[in-house]
Amino acid sequence: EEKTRSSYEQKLAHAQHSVSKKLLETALAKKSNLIASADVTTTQELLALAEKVGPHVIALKTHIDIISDFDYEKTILPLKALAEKHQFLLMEDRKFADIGNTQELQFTSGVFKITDWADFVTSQVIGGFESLDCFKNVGVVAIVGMSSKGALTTASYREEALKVALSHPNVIGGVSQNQIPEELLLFTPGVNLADSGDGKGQQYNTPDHVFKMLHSDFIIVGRGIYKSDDPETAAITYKNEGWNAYVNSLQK
Ligand code: 5FU
Repeated sequence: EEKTRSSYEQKLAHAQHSVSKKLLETALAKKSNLIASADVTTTQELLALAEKVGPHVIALKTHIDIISDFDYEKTILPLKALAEKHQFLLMEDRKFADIGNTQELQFTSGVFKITDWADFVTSQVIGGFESLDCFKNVGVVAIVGMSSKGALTTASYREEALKVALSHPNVIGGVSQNQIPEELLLFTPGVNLADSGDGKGQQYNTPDHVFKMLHSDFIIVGRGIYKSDDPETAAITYKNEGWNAYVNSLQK
């Protein structure tokens, strides 16, 4: 028998990074382990979604480079205000994958200035340990394994990726479809209650599966929420399903 998973309280007691603490505290306060992925392409849709799902999520995940009318003042300032109002964090899913110097420029410069507003970011670890040094003011979620069919994140790749993730002080967790060591928070995308795939390689699991089998900490839901006719109700459904699945996964 595998051992029971740690609770959020236990993880909070051992958390080192301020962003890990904030995520775990928010999860406990909201009784939510849900991160909504806002894969919409206009500022108006992004802000409307953030307003609706904000109270129910611990973080909103963005792909800020898909916003066609991006404007720092009109996009980021109101988004930050909504994050403050509804108490959620901002996760930019940039999946950095370059040498340290280039990642530093991508993180701090250009129009998006991710360093100025994101609480945490995703990064590949393919560039090695030092490529993550530039993310010192945020938390890093290392891409350990991807959810898409045929992803090249094999068991041996994941093992090496985990060595980098576990040893780097900026890293708070990993994205994976497999269980990872308890010291890291596990963020799992590819969660949907209605579909098993999207016809473009994405593979979906249920909240029950990921909490029980992978000991996930947080679920990331995109189309299950933002494509729904009623995103707020969908967010509440995923929040409750996720929380119940987490509670059930504590009892072995
Ligand atoms: F790292 C990963 C991964 O392995 N799979 C993913 O699906 C990230 N994602 C992101 O989660 C992806 O870029 C989308 O933003 C989101 C999943 O969206 P969906 O609509 O729930 O499939």
